Amino acid sequence: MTGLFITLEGPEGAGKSTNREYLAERLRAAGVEVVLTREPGGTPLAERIRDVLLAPVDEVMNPDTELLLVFAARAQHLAEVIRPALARGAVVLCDRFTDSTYAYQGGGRGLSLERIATLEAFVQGDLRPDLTLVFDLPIEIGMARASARGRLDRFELEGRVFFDAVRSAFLKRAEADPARYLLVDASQSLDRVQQALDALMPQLLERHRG
Ligand code: T5A
Repeated sequence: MTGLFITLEGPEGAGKSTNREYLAERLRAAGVEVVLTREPGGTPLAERIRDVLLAPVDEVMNPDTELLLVFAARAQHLAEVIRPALARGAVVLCDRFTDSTYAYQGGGRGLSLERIATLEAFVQGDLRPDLTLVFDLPIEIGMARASARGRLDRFELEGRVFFDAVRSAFLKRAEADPARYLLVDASQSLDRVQQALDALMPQLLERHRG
């Protein structure tokens, strides 16, 4: 058994959390230990950093502050949850990870990708997800799904230009490395999306068995 690190990525309201639960159920039914987690967050301290990142406040957050907070939360999450789980052979299903940093802080905020890569190497060393599912859909569909939940967080208050840049950044990363990324058409019905995930199960179990 080897640990398997799977991340779920994509714009707001793409169905990452819903499908993370679905995949976890399927993997557990096959007898696999699954650790479900999310970013920013995943530990009590990292969840406190998440609150700082997501709460709308009057003071504009400097983009560098945002970037450093995201990686501060990630350092804690890796040390306390992700690395220990992978070391004992679990499958880690993580709702967002560093691809979101490239998409939101890189694409959305326009921060240098080199600077993000430097922090990625500092915080993660060589650790990268084994598989990244990118749930892709038109921005207006995702925002309509996310808005139906009620109050918007600090990122969800951004405008169309920001989210177009976020979506493009995800697509560009997925296209550049088809061995690691799998693009999922998240505009389809939930049933169709979950059929696509079902089709992935044999491969996941095989990779987990090592
Ligand atoms: N962030 C994060 C950064 O800026 N940098 C970083 O490095 C990281 C890690 C986190 C925010 O932080 C930013 C990005 C984010 O803005 P979040 O709450 O984790 O915020 O992320 P959101 O994308 O905002 O989470 P959402 O809950 O909005 O989106 P999900 O998880 O993609 O969607 P989900 O599963 O909750 O579904 C939303 C609704 O749609 C329905 C569901 O039932 C639910 O009601 N739905 C569907 N309906 C129809 N058809 C389908 N196929 C559906 N799939 C789901």
